[in-house]
Amino acid sequence: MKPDPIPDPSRPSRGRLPRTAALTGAAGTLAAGLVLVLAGTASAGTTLGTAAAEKGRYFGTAVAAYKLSDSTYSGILNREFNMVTPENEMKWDATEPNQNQFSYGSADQIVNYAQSHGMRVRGHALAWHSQQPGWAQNLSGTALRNAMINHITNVAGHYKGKIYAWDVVNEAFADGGGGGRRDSNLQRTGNDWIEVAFRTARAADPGAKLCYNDYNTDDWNQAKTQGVYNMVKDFKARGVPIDCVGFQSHLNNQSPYPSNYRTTLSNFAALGVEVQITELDIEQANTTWYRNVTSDCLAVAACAGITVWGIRDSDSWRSSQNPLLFDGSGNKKAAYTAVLDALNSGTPVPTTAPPTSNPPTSAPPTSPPPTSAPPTSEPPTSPPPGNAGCTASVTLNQWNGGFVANVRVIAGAAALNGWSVTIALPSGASVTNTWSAQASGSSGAVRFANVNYNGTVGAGQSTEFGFQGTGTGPGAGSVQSCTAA
Ligand code: 9MR
Repeated sequence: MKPDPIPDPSRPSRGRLPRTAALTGAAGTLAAGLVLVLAGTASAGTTLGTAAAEKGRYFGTAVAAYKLSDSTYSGILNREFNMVTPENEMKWDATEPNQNQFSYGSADQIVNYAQSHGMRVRGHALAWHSQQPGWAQNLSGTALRNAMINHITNVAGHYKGKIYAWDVVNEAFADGGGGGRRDSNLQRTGNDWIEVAFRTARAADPGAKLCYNDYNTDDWNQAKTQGVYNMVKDFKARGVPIDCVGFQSHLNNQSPYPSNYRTTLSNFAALGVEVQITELDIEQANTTWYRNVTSDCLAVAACAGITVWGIRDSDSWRSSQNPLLFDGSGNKKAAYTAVLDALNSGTPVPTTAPPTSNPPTSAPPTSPPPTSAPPTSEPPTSPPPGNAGCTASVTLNQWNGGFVANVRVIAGAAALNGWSVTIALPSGASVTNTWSAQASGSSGAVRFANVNYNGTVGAGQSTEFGFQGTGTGPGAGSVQSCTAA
């Protein structure tokens, strides 16, 4: 169902933050400043994907499987983008048309395409009131709750290790002034349905970042924005595994670019989640708004990337608004240049304490939830960025008896065509699960080598892998080497 843009004449005046939000935003900015180590920037990127990657970000698009055979479409996709979101192929009606009978053909097509072209995948969407198969629409109560859990377990499990981030729950908040939940069959199974969805997704794919995704949450002063913010804050406080918040950002005259957009992104980031712009399109491709959205993302260290909701205007769900970066013939529009310029003049993401790592909520389902231990990070190993070879840094989420470690591999002055990282685990620690890398050994000095889709890393760019284990995870000084193959 298409979200209706909500004109809100009662919108409060802008420019004044609630006191607590202003303080947490300031604290987040300060913390980010303390760990700022800028990546070396070699040159201006000439495509959206390379320009974003030079700033430690991705640039993505929604993709329709049936269009991949269109050479104009795939030509632009291959040239410009390094993240894809299946536009409809991973939704509940597509992946489970009959209860407990799963259908992954079109979604697999997109995932395979992405992997063979060096692109990552945002999964969209596991639990949503819209685009449910008929059988689910007719369920309620415990039967629906169990069906949702089974759906998430199967779909996230099918794509385990292949998804950068899942939109676990989509559009669960109501429009208008209340800031509360949207009524839906899922909501009527109980207010805890969202956190159950997140815990289920974490258990099914511990390596995927787990996002809440919504629209009309761009304006900090909107009640809906505040409602989502309060939910994320509560989830972080209670250890519900949430890693990221997606801002769809379908902007038009009824839902305009808000001057406090950067404030919104910063305030969410200060809660300890990654922020992502997930479905960007702008009525008539307003160049100022496109430039502002891009600059705002790059100004916030935890803004991991931008996804536009389609490639050409003719691919858009709102094609009459011409809201995308390429015209119907595939030509670059003025908005394309505005975005590219904003990417090239934006701020690189810090290379320590990377905002694209899983925040500390990654406990496996059978272990106690993570406590208050914050992720610890360490400086990259030598050689420092700028030299040939690579560096690596670890972000650790430790809880009593187990850990999840995310490792960022950063190429030096030359591109990598294969890499390996050796990490010394403390005595008694053991690796139980690895994603986006191949591990040799499970205790002591463990060597992690690239897998087929992430061995190639451009100069100054980075990739990530992760592993889960029992015991005490690797801390400061644990990276013994990062080696270019
Ligand atoms: O772009 C999608 C369009 O092809 C579908 O018909 C529509 C059906 O609900 O969903 C569109 O994508 C939506 C996305 O999944 C969630 N946010 C709003 C998007 C635009 O409606």
